Amino acid sequence: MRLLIMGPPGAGKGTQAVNISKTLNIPHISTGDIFRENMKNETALGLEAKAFYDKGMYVPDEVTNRIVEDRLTWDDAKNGFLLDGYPRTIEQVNFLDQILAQKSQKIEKVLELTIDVPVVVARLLKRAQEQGRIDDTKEVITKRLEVYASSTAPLLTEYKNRSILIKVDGMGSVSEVEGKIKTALSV
Ligand code: B4P
Repeated sequence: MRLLIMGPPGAGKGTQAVNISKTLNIPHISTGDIFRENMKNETALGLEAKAFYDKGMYVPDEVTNRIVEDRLTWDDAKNGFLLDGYPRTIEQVNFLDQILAQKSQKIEKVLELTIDVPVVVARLLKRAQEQGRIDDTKEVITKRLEVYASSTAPLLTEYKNRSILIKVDGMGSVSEVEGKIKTALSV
């Protein structure tokens, strides 16, 4: 299955994607994880991404698109994948459509995790205490939510119009949300 998981920062995309990808036996591809790994190792990509990431801004499309294009050529993604945190802009949607069309493929389902803003802010501030992620300060969280609302939330309409959008309530415990996703995907 070729699947996307979308939702605001802190909705639990990464948390849920780990389990869904295991259940479906497809790779979990998170652009956020790829950036963090590169920042940790201080690669050229990591240094480029950091300037945007730590302000709560999106990394430029040409950088992010290149990474995804390369990652989707790996053997493990031949029969499906779960993309987490990508696409986030209309340019990324169009780019993804193009690279999949070249292989006569398309996205089959898009999971949207819905959640209230105060809940995501609380989750991200808790993660800040536990993990010290540089983009989990109150100021940067506010910026990330604004960027999500203006650049990413409108993409959901595009997938709704394609009749592939599945909304799942992201409130509740990790296992409760996992149960709701499995029901929604019938897996
Ligand atoms: P991401 O890594 O995608 O980060 P996120 O939106 O914060 O995470 P997510 O929704 O996955 O939340 P999580 O499960 O971790 O992006 C970070 C940055 O990378 C972006 O701001 C941008 O700069 C850059 N970037 C990434 N992709 C890009 C793209 N395509 N284009 C441009 N730039 C891009 O959950 C959050 C917390 O909540 C965790 O601590 C978790 O333990 C907790 N949690 C999860 N589910 C819970 C539950 N049910 N109950 C209680 N707590 C829960």
